[in-house]
Amino acid sequence: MLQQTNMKRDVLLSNLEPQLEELANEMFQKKMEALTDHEVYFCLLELTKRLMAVSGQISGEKKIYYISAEFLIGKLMSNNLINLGVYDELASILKSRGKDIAKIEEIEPEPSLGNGGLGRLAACFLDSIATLGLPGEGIGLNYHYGLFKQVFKNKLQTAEKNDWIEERSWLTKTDVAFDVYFGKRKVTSRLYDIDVVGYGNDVNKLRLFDIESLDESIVKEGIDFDKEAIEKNLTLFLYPDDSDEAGNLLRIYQQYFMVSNAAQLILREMKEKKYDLRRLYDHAVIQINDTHPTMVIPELIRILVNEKALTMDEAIEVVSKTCAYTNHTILAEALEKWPLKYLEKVVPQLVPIIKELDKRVKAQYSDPKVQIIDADGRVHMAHIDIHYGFSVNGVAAIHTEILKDTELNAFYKIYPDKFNNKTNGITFRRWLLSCNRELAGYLSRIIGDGYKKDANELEKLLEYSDDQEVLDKLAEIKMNRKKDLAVYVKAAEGVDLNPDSIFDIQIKRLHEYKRQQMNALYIIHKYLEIKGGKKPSTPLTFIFGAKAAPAYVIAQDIIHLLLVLQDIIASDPQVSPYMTLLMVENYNVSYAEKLIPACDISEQISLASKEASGTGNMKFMLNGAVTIGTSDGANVEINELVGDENIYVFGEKSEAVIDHYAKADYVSKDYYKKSPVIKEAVDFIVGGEAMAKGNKENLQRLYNELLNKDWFMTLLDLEEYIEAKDRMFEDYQNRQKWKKMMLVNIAKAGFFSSDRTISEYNRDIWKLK
Ligand code: B1N
Repeated sequence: MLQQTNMKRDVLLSNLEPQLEELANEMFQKKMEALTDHEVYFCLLELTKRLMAVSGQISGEKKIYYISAEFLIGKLMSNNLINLGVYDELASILKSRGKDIAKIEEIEPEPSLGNGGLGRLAACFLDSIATLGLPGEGIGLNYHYGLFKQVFKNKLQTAEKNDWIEERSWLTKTDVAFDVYFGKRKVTSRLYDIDVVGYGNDVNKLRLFDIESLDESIVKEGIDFDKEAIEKNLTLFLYPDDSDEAGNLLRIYQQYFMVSNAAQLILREMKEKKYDLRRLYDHAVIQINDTHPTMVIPELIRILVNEKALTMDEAIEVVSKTCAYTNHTILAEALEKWPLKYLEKVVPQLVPIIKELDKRVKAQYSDPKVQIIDADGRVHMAHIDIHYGFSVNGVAAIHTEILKDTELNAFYKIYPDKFNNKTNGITFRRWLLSCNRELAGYLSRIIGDGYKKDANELEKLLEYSDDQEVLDKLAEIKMNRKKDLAVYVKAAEGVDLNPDSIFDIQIKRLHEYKRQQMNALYIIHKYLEIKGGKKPSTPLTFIFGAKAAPAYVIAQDIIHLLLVLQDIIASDPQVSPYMTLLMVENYNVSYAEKLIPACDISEQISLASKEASGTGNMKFMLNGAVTIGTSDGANVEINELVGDENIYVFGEKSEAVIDHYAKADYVSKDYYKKSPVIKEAVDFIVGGEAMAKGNKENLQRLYNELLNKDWFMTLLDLEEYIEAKDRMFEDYQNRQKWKKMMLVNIAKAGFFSSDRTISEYNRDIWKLK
């Protein structure tokens, strides 16, 4: 069988050109030359799917099921072609027919099946699981419109649907369909698969469930729809608005739909393979990606007891040995606590199980902090995972320590052995080989191809830290990416970027803890300095990309401020030659792939203790950007790897920040009063220039927030931030020093390969062969 597969594969691989010609004829009755770019894309899609279909499906005695509400997979074509090893050949075949593969890549729609880092991490993990040849599947939902598409109108964010599923796509409809019950109400699911090919041709699957009765026509203006029509709306959007009760209920409906399907899929496979359900954990390990899939625990217990005749004790034991939980945040508002009455409404069948799980906890531990159902009748989802799973991991060293010492300390005392750290990683296939082919190729030339399989081999680059040719070449490649970006941005946004300026980039979800507003205050400060006659030695380009949750008011205000500042700077002839601000529209994975290789300065400026890990920080480093950052998340580990000389660290440490919260002694107004620099920058937000170009309501609200609340302590670190950033811009003038910093950052990035992360998950948690 395997041999047959290999033969088919070899035949396909050695006949790419006639295959493509045949597809062009079969699908469009045309010669390849005559195809439109969109038709070429469809042919490539079909060819890639065929190639994956004849590549080796990974199998084994035990499988990892990575359940996640988000898989931010990005465009798939070039990555799949790279992993299959046929990208270059196809590019040249296309070229011979007058087609440009780069243009064809632009045609592919980007699925937006995730919010940000958590979803992108899941996608990187799938790539690494397949690359390491581990049997594994992602299980999630097939959102038709995913996360909204961001459109700016009148300097404000508006939301539109992202209609990414075309008549041909990566999705393959299967004949798998399950009944899912919300109490007595039955709906039917349908499974769609996407092949995930690793670097080296092994194939796993991403399994996305859809609801059969979905009705796309209920979406009216923007992303508005009837939140209560569950049969019609369940897989329309990635949990849209959770600011009201209907939104919260929809989120619970989605979560249960996801895990009910996951449980049925897993148990069906156990049955097919005639495995003993009492030894489920020998054949399946379930990684619960944040608390969104937590209900899989009571759901599996319910099925094992009600339908498979296990006792409650047996079922609890089997499930607890199968499930492992990853925590991605300590932000209180992100830790899910569902009112029991919501669960009673959506999934009454789970309530007795959850109560039983809670009862057992209460019988053993009196500490209210570790109970599942609290005194207000809210179900703490993470507590289910910790008591009834065998592993709890954080996503960066400092994050795991904070979980153990503070947030989850009561649990750590009970279960010290369950806690472990798995520092996040990124797939180098997408974040180097695909998005920066020139850099990847150059690295191969000097240190060989080995780093593609063993990322630690990037360290070989250190031998060249005094080699002028290598240093110059790295700088030249950076300049090439900056020029590419400038061309793209001109077409996409109509904005001119100067590639000779310093590209300083902050791209990530908009959240006060990430402190885009602190960056904005720096930019105001610089603007005023330049107006005062103090010009920077090299022009500066500040780029932002960020979507804000539609119901997050202050985040909308921060986007507004950035767009107002962009306009103020661009229309000021005194300042615009020295400085540009660009807020890109609809920042997404594809945009990241263009921005990251072009970046000089990577902004990682969260309030210490708040960013669990960050993964953009790793992508920037790998592409030769230098980080300015706080001692937060994976920045701490970047700092350890590159040394203090190759990173700009500033700001209060996490211990001090945690202490401020404990004592409630941070008063933003004190910082404002004390520092004329801070006062001047903050006042600018409601000054004449800003008010003339922006909305009073948004700007005044943001100003009040910064002055009277500032929960994420923007002003705490502002002065140190200004100092560090000015020093960085000064150091950029010393080109030799800067190029060496670039080299060290690239050389030390190997640790952040998701292949390393996944090997650790497998070694410590999954234990697959
Ligand atoms: O997960 C990433 C980390 O690198 C980031 O630091 C972290 O902020 C991110 C509720 C989340 N944590 N929590 C979420 C996403 C959606 C949602 O509805 C929480 N995302 C993160 C990967 O570990």
